[in-house]
Amino acid sequence: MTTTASAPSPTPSPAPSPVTTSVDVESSPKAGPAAGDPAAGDPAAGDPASTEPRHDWTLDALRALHDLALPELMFRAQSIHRQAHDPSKVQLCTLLSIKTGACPEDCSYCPQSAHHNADLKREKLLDRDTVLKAAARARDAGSTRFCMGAAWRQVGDDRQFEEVLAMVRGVRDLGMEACCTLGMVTPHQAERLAAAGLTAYNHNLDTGPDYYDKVITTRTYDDRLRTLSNVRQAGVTLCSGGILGMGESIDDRLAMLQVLASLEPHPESVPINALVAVEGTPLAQRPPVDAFEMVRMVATARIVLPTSRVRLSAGRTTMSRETQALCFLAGANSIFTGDKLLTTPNPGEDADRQLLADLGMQAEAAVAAGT
Ligand code: SAM
Ligand code: DTB
Ligand code: SF4
Repeated sequence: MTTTASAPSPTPSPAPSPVTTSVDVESSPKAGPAAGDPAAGDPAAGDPASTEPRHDWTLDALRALHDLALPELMFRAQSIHRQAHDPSKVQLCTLLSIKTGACPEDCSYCPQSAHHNADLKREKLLDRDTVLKAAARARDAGSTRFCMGAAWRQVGDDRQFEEVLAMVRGVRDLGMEACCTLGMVTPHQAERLAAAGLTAYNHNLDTGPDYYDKVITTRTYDDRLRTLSNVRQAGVTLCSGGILGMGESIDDRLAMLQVLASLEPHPESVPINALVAVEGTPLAQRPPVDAFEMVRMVATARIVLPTSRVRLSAGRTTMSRETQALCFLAGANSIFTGDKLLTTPNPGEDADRQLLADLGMQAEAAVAAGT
């Protein structure tokens, strides 16, 4: 079994050019916050270009960072990004909905909830062969991670879970990283997923703690944190992020980042989704997320979660190529590829290949076919 992209590669890159900024990270790399620095007044603040993970961000410090002049915010995000990652590389992940619709949860963004009326074809758990064929296709198109999503509230202890474990083993045998998003998991279920070779478990916080119950009422923020803890304890890496554009404030978004940054260690992957407003869901009429708000969120995530992969996730079909490029410049280094996310459209492999080529960027090392 071979995985070629299990961790961010800390490729040394040329140092940022010594332009003068309000905090000159070049000439005083170990200096504390200078006057005018957003981290000033935050007792835990240190070198603003440090990639040392911090778990004690205050909301005020996050807000000051987020609201910096965009060139300054981008400079800081890039300074951190190139220390911890190769800025020319993007991880390609492919999603598959292995069980679709009829979900008992009431997540107001989600077309798969049984509480809403989205035009969706329900599907029972797919068979293993279908899933593994899709994974092999994704691998051959350059994806290194295959993510299987199920419209479940939680994992059951039944034959279906055994089947998912077999799918995880099958994806690993293809030489790919395997990710699952199956709802809540118990410690024992997380251990079984780990034993099957699962690379990552996706479970999003979705938004900040104060806005959460405006979006979902059928499970709590603490339920989500418990699942994340169960997954971490089992030794599976964490993929956790959220959604922009559900009516939340900037502070709600930053509060979510604050909770993610409080986790020790930080989640290895942080998906930043822009809401896909689906007809038949309560959020169908939400306007699209402003491009600069997306870029600011990605840059802030890059700064506070320096070694995590920041994934530009749902919502790319309504983003221009230029907006996506700005997100890469802000530190996004992972995308979902393929024509479909779980149930909604995605730009597709050709468009992504062209985008990366035009930007002179590369997909992270593909897995060799046949391994
Ligand atoms: N049922 C499982 C759960 O909720 O944990 C796994 C699947 S669920 C579809 C995975 C994530 O997709 C959600 O937590 C949410 O962040 C994201 N998502 C769902 N619908 C979305 C939409 N319309 N726009 C953007 N993101 C969405
Ligand atoms: C994540 O944060 N985004 C992905 C993945 N994790 C599972 C899902 C996006 C779903 C978008 C709506 C859909 O296609 O159903
Ligand atoms: Fe169900 Fe997950 Fe959709 Fe919520 S986000 S309704 S839990 S599939």
